[in-house]
Amino acid sequence: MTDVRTTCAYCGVGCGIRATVTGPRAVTIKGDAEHPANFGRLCSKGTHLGETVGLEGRLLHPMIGNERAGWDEALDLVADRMRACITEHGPDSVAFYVSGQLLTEDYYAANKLLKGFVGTANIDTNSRLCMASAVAAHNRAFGEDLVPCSYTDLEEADLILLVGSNTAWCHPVIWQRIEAAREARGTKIVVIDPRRTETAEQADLHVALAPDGDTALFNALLHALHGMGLADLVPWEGLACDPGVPADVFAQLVDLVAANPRMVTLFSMGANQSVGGTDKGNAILNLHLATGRIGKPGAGPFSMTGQPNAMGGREVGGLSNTLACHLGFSDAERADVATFWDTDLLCAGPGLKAVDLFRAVDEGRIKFLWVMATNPAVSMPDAGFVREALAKCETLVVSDVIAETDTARLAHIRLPALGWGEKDGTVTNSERRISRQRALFDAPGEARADWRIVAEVGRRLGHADAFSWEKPADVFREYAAMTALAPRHGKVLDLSALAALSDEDYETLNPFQWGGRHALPSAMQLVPVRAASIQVDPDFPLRLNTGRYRDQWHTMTRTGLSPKLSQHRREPLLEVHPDDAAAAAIEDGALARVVTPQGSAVFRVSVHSGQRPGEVFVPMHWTDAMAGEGRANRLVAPNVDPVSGQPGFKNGAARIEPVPSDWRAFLVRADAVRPEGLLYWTTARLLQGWLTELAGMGMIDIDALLPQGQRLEVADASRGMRRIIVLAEDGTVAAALYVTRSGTLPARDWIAAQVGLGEAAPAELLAARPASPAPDLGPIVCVCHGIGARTIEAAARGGACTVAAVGAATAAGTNCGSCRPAIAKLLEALVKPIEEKAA
Ligand SMILES: Nc1nc2c(c(=O)[nH]1)N[C@H]1C(S)=C(S)[C@@H](COP(=O)(O)OP(=O)(O)OC[C@H]3O[C@@H](n4cnc5c(=O)[nH]c(N)nc54)[C@H](O)[C@@H]3O)O[C@H]1N2
Ligand SMILES: Nc1nc2c(c(=O)[nH]1)N[C@H]1C(S)=C(S)[C@@H](COP(=O)(O)OP(=O)(O)OC[C@H]3O[C@@H](n4cnc5c(=O)[nH]c(N)nc54)[C@H](O)[C@@H]3O)O[C@H]1N2
Ligand code: SF4
Ligand SMILES: [Mo]
Repeated sequence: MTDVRTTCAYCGVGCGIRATVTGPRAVTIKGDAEHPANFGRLCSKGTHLGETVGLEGRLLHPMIGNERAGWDEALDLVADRMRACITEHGPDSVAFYVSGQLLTEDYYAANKLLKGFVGTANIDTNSRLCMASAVAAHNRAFGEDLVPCSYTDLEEADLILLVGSNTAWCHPVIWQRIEAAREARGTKIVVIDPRRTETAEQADLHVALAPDGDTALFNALLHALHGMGLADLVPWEGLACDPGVPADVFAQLVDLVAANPRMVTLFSMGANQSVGGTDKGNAILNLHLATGRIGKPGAGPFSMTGQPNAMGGREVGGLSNTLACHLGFSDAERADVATFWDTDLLCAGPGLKAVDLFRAVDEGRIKFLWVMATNPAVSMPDAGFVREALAKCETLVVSDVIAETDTARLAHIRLPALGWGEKDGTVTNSERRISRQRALFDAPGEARADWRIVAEVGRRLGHADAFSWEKPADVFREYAAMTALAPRHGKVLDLSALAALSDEDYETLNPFQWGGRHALPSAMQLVPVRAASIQVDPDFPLRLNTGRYRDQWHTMTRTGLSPKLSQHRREPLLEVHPDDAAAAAIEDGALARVVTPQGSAVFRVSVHSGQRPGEVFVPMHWTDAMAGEGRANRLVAPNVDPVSGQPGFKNGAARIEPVPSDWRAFLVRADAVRPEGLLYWTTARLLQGWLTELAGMGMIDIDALLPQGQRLEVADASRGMRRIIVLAEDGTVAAALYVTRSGTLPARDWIAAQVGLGEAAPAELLAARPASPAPDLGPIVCVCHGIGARTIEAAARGGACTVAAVGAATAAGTNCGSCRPAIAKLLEALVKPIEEKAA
């Protein structure tokens, strides 16, 4: 057993992990008590990383079409196709689309190859969909993409504004640090989000603003503070505006902000993913600059990064509108970079941003596209269009860890990459802290590190010297040395002290932060911004918002394999306010179609008073591999912010309509199915096998759903009920299908636990319950300990009326803590009626 210190695979908090390898592909995970990002804490996703390191679904060999190929053959082909494109159509016919899930070393290699040696800046990254507006706002205010805060500021602030951030779900360890600070010092928390999220439930004040109301709100706030003598600035036209929220809510916000100069504004996708995202960022920065709330303990505007290495990618220059190391495309900057890389092929100016890049693929201007560590067929706006563009591309190369992502299915050449637990290198988190990810396992199959794959192609294109690295430490040292160029052009980024790290120093590198606790430029400026208004289309009267679930990661290629994480939400839900549901004649639990000018998708409905009237929400995660028609990005328009090019994922035009079905069913089965021609299906991982929810018109095609084997069936024609069990040859349960036309379907959990097992008697399964039923746990709340809502409610009735007391009584919430906001919400729902009775 070896104990390895590494960093979590998922979000930009960048938690340190102590991993103990217990077998060939087995690992136990603990938070690293010494890592300054998390001091031992982990959320549900980090905690369950061990469930995602198996080899299920992995791409293990290079593939040309559907044929296995050798590495030399595949890499020769990649290089030949690239060279042919460059010669025949020029460097701009080649593009890379990369990812904040690459390591810094991978990112550096890809950026150097394309910008330095192919001679085009057509390399963009999924950070365009994520951080581009924050980057642009920083550049406008600071002249550099600098985040002037550290996590400790959250602990020293008296007031924290969370803008467009569902922190409790998406940056759960930051949320836990905020919660701990609140307990210790009474920090006030304001959540600014149109939805009442689990984060908003826990806030002192929830400002449920209209979609994209942020610039107006922050302008009005700054104007109010100016009126109180608290802000130093020359007001501009548009600053004095309607805050767009009820007067009493605005007054409370102004009071809190006026009273608490130690204030951090943490902002995330509700700010960035907007056609006015850069202005929102600057509206937030303006407030901090004009009130002097920046560069001091407990004060500053804090953009949270999404992916584990979104920040590292920004540093190396992976966006198409930066060159490298925070540098741009001026003659002086280009000259320095060309000298450092020793190239005369350096690109001339900025390249295409993601949305335009895929347009260029569609129009045939880009003929060679290499996608690394991202799944644009799912995650890009107007993903239907993106898929068609990818399918048309002359050469599509995909480097991934998974064989059959929605994007990889369209590739001509698939290259197997090392994944988390196998790769080795560095990542930078939201507070500019660089940590090592370290390998736990040997490379599976023929998988290789992303940087190595890129370097092999660089060599084949005739640049052996520029791509001669042998190990990640070589790449890192070169990158660190290159950052010495940044200060020459007035930038703060500078890692050049690390350019002389020995291999051993690199192996043992401890987490360190660049730029100091408050990275600040020498000059900062306010950027006057004005709120824009949106046009409402009468055919699409609702606003469509999209975002994340607590226990799923993006396109589910990894978290979708974890049975525990899959319990939190087994289906993608369309959240609708009760008034809108009533107006559209849609009921809770029924199916509904969301229609937009881009396309349509079908979801199960959750009628939810936490939605504002007129707005609906769907999760971004489900793909063609996991659902029939549940892909959010079929719906999202490719409208972008004019400065940053970031798409507005959170405020689209839509309408909803009911989807009547003749029958509903669920299927548990040892292997995954992808049924065709149904109104609706979604599938979720179980401990053994998969649980698929289904609905359709006409007759159900039983044979298409069930595997071979001995069938046992009960039916009740009056309600259109059918229950079919399929036994494998060894007598274990291979599948179970429950169908109804007008009744209800039985509870899933017990049935789902019987797949692959021999213990359950077929009679019990046909009755859909065990002969001696275990107590109903209710929906699982604590995924770590498998504790359901019923158990927690029972504990509360027994006197456990705080989250801590519930933990002591049931263990719920005592491992990773991600479910603590959900427990608090359950308690609140129980305690309120008791208090009301007493009053
Ligand atoms: N569980 C989980 N965690 C993750 C990820 C994941 O996939 N799953 N992904 C990681 C990544 S890459 C990212 S970028 C982060 C994202 O982290 P977050 O930004 O916290 O996540 P989202 O759910 O995309 O959006 C946040 C909130 O913005 C709100 N919002 C929508 N429109 C507006 C608006 O106009 N104004 C305001 N103020 N708010 C608005 C939405 O209602 C939503 O609740 O999460 C990271 N962490
Ligand atoms: N509607 C809507 N859409 C959104 C968003 C939203 O809020 N709403 N958010 C956007 C945001 S913020 C983001 S960041 C994107 C995320 O969108 P994507 O980047 O497309 O999502 P992932 O599922 O994380 O894709 C990562 C891919 O890389 C693979 N992979 C993992 N590790 C490695 C590795 O080391 N090497 C290689 N080569 N491959 C690897 C995984 O298997 C997976 O296929 O989605 C964006 N899309
Ligand atoms: S908060 Fe959770 S997902 Fe994010 S880095 Fe920490 S453990 Fe990983
Ligand atoms: Mo992101």
